[in-house]
Amino acid sequence: MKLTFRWFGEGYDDVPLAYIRQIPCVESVVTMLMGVPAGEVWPVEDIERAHRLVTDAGLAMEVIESVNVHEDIKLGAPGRDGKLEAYIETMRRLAPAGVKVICYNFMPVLDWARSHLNHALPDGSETMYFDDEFIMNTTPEALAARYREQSGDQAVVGWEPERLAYVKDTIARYKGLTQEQYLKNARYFLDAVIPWAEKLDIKMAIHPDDPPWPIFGLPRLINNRENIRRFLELNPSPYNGLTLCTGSLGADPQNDVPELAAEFAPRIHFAHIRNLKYTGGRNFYESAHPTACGSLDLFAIVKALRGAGFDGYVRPDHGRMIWGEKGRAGYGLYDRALGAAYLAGLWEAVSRA
Ligand code: DNO
Repeated sequence: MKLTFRWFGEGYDDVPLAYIRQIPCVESVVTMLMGVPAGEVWPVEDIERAHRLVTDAGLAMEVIESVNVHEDIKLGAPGRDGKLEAYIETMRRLAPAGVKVICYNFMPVLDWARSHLNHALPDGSETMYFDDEFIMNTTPEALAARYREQSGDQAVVGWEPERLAYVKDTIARYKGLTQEQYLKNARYFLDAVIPWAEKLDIKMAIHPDDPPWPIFGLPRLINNRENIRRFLELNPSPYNGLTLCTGSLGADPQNDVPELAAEFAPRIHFAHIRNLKYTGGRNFYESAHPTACGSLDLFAIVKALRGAGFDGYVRPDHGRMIWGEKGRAGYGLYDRALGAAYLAGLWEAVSRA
């Protein structure tokens, strides 16, 4: 396992690289160019600058999360070929910087969703909460306004203003898109990108849908075993792989995450390992990482990965806000660092048993 830590890049992250360097066993960061909208080519100078900052701090930059996919590609709209060329050009520019894995998602319009960013837990920490009824009865615009209020205007990743500017129109464009067509659009993307991934030796790792059921009437692609299988079969190259996000898939108790880890291990290039606690219905909060704190069996997940020969990149995922920290929802330093130390411990335990 190669333990990594997400860092949003210069000017976008309050956590100094020097602090990340001090987390036991973390040797690299997962980063991106936050300022470049989907569909545009990443500037070489900015890639090089990010690489220099990271390596000067004694860390490696081998995983990018995310190179976002433009809606025209997901929708199979006429502009998609140009957007695909831009995507591939970005890949060509990332390869010489030593990038080995690109995490991306094919979620329509929006990235993940929660109803609460700062839900208070009995121990005084704050965490993100998903209240299904609330989400089912709200709109993306109302949710974005709520995030602004709850985060004190801190940017929420995946809910960038440029996405929201056209959210209503984009959602409308998805009306009538069948599951079959959506899969075809995914295949078109893979057919264009995977040959380049092979040439450049960059593994593509699609992120599951979060939550793994439809919201805002939008389709789902990567939300259970059958759909993951179908997606991976669209292009059988090992470069067409998966990010195993335990919290995204695990939000649906029907998904047996250790089983998914074991089955898909050869195609898992990156793992986001975190826990969550079911609170009834489809509601849950994001708990601290250890098994004892949530509903997922993190020991079983790590054991399954290791047992199936996984040796890829792993990162702790969303953390709670603890010890008075204020920061980007899910991405403070302290609780994620505890998560990293816990994952390093689990890995040692399953490796030496
Ligand atoms: C949220 C993240 C997602 C993830 C993207 C990957 O915290 O896990 O925003 O980065 O879906 O493309």
